[in-house]
Amino acid sequence: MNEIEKYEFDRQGYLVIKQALTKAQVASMAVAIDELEDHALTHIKAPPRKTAAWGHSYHADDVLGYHATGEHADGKTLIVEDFWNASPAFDVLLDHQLTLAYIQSIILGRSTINNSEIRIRYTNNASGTHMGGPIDHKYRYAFTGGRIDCMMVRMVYFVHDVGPEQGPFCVVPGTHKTNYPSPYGRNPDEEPGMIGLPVEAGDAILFTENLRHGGLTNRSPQTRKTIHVGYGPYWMMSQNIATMDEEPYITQATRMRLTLEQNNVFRAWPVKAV
Ligand SMILES: O=C(O)CCC(=O)C(=O)O
Repeated sequence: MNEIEKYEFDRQGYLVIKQALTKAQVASMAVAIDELEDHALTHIKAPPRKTAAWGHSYHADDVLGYHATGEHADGKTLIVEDFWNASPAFDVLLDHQLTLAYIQSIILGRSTINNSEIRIRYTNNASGTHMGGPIDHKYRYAFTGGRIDCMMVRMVYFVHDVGPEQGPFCVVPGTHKTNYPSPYGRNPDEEPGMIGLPVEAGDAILFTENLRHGGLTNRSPQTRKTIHVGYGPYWMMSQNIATMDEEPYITQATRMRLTLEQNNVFRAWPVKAV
């Protein structure tokens, strides 16, 4: 993270990182997302089920190892959590050196991945505004000992362009430092100060969970598909909705496929090579 990026992340709470992914990575992950979308939509109402922390009912796929909720309909979202288990196409994100360098600049000490979600947003869907201001310690932004000291942060990866009318990720810059709870509701399209962040395929957006954020309405026929990966200090358990505060849900088959270093990004206590 260079000096300008540090300054801007501290000031605004987010960064747009141009061309974080190669064209080949974008292409292979876009195919994997499409396959996962088809699979999840076919199985979404089927058992086995997992009831999440806030009452949502997820399909817990026992073959591909993901948790999914939502539907394919006007104004709706499909969310697929724990996608690592479903396809090796996403493994490149586990040791993505550019991302890891950013994460090391904003989280103190050793960090691990605590959140994994593919978000598929159909026409007319918006993601309600959340976070900002005083917040649960798991998500707080701080500046300690002369450096940025975040708890949970997220990287959103884009596998296609998202223009202003195509449901861009949106933020109210600076709200990771506000001292009052937001007086506004959850409609991102109406919130004062909210800005959409249009991006191109291959770009990524890094933000502190303390920042007020969401997704503007997708006013286009294009379905918006994004990959969200959360990081935090090593002791933080899963922040996926289906497995909130449990151990990260990494199946035995995935454990066998990943390298030691890739496995360790899901372990509070890393295993050393023998
Ligand atoms: O991209 C969106 O539509 C919203 C994403 C979001 O809220 C998140 O990643 O926490």
